[in-house]
Amino acid sequence: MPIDKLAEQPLLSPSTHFPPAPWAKAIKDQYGRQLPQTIAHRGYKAAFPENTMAAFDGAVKVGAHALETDVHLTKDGVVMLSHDGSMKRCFGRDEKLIDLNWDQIKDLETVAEPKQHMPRLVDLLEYLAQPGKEHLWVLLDIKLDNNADDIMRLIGEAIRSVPPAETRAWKDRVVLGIWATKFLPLCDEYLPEFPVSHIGFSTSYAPFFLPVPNVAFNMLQVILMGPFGGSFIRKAKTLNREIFAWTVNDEKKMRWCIRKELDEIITIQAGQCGNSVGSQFWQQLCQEHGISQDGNLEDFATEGGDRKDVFFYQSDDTRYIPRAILLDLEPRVINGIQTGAYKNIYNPENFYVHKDGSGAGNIWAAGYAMGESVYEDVMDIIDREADGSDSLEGFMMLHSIAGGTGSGLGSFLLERLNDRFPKKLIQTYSVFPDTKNAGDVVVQPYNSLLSMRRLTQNADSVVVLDNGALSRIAADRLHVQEPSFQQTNQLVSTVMCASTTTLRYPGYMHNDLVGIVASLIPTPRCHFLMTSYTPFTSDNIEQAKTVRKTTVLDVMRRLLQPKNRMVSTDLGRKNCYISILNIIQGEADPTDVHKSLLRIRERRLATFIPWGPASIQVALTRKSPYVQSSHRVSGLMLANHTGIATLFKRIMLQYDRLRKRNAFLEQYKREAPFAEGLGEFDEAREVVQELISEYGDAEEPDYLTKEDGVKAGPESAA
Ligand SMILES: Nc1nc2c(ncn2[C@@H]2O[C@H](COP(=O)(O)OP(=O)(O)OP(=O)(O)O)[C@@H](O)[C@H]2O)c(=O)[nH]1
Ligand SMILES: [Mg+2]
Repeated sequence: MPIDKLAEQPLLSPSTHFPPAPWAKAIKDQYGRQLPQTIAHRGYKAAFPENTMAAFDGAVKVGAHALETDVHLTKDGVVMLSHDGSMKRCFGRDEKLIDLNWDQIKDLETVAEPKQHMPRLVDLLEYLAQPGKEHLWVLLDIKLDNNADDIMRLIGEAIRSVPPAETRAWKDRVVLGIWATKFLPLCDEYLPEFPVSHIGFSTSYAPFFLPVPNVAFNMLQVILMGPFGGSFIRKAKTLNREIFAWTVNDEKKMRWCIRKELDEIITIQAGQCGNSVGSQFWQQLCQEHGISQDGNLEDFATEGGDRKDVFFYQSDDTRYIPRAILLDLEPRVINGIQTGAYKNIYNPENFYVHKDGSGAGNIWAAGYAMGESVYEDVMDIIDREADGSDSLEGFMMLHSIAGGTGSGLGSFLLERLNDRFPKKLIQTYSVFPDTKNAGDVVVQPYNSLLSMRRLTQNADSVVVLDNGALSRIAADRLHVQEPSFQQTNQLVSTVMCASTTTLRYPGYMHNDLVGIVASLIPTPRCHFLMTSYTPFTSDNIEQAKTVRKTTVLDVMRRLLQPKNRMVSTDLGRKNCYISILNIIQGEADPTDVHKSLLRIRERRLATFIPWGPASIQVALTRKSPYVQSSHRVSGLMLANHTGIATLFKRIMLQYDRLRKRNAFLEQYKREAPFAEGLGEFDEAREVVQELISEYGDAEEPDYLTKEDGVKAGPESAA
């Protein structure tokens, strides 16, 4: 339903007063920490009848704190509990509830076992009035498809007809959940003393309820996690409003709500690219934290205040050891690390090189198939690392998607990690091949597309780094014509280090991975991030050491310039930002940041999605005191931009060309995933196609409300 249709202004008399509902607050544990509250509720697309007395009783028996149920009217004005307005799904009858009388409904049984009748609101209230059930409360989800006046009047009558429990009045245990403001005066008229909560999925509509004292909010959590969710939560909190977030039993997201301390990250690097990038990353992390090449803290590293434990643990002899796992199917790159300057920092047990040592030969299918045979050994290492951390937040994977190992074995591991650690966050730093110039691997479109499917389905967040853009930036900014991998990897590791500064030098925001992911990724599928960084300096890249005065405004403006993006996109007119997080390091004055943001807005330097307010989030962090830098400030932009889909389109186009000619398929057909045919390719293509469409949808104003979008309209929302 369009927002403007919902937004009829209510006519409230000045004396209207909705009471607060302190009893609906989340319960605290013995240490005063908030626990997630379980409100029994039908799952979205639930195939089975919910809203039956057996379902309610079942939820209560397993410890639900509250019940959520949907109300509808019969033709003769009985308030029924049913999610659907139609009898079809649960009772197999092609009629609408509103066209039937209670007499015609009361004996019907659900299609599914156990056969149940449709309960009335009074049945539920009688159940709740029983001794021993006084602790439970109810949220009534009052759907929009009944006459508003009728349903509110009849709910009032139903509630008054059931004697309450001795110790708790109905007004202290029933919350009226309404979708539209026009219900407010009706709540006031028919159920005066009852608390009210707005149920919704739009932070643009919800603010209409903010002026009404005590109205609480029930919002789809991904929306609250979105870029404009933060400002809505702040506003609501300032006004002392309760906010309930629906998560549909998604534990990662529940954790976001209760913000437990969870922050250790295990890094898995696979294949040549993953390990080369990783070794630079660890070297830079060591330098930033004052850790020497043998893992000991340098004498000068006395400043403290940093969080080394996010990426390192301390061994018995107090050396710092990276939480890193290094995997490859051939020995060359890992041998290089084992003989390099930082060879002693790694845990020797965390290297895994396949004993055949011949690599996956740039064939995704070979890397993926090899996954099965290395699985046990590799999982042993991962499990040991996970068991050894006190509060593991998630995994970071470093790899390229164009070769065989990082892409194929990487894909395999993403799937398995998801199964084995369903509650942990998975972020990848994925190096995409140069899609604009002839690549070094002819089958890279096959490998990329097959990997893209896993990045879409099995990762929570993907930082996309594109070799085409990296070479271009090295050429333009650093004046290196044919940059070596070592040089481009320095760009990559700089980005990785900058994107983790808020974790390593924590402030009050963005100090865990979930927080960063939450602030950038409002809807789960659009989780591919672009980066820009400025200015680049490097000890190895002399030419880049130009001395200029950098101001916060310079940095913020440069971050928005397409030429600084580490992804090559062909931006169209409709492409826009879904969210931006700028991490500004160094001597940045908050008032400069504020001025810069105003300037950027005035000049319209960034276009945002039409379904949310445009806002650039900024995190100010320290710079490492141990690394010299010729710049006062530097900045990293992490951006969720719909234009990233143009990169995916290019990969798909190149894939289609190869596939049309059935080029180079033999080596794939030989491997297990293709033993039964080439279905694996078609499935991957479909996933990528859907992803591209999703980004297209995200450019439209009705993205969140459209029926086949996130599928959360007032009628269809669960
Ligand atoms: N930026 C960057 N890209 C790299 C590096 N090494 C390889 N690549 C790119 O990664 C792709 C090839 O993947 P590799 O990582 O070499 O392959 P692999 O994962 O080791 O797999 P196999 O060698 O086939 O078993 C190509 O697109 C390369 O351009 C690197 O160190 N840095
Ligand atoms: Mg290799």
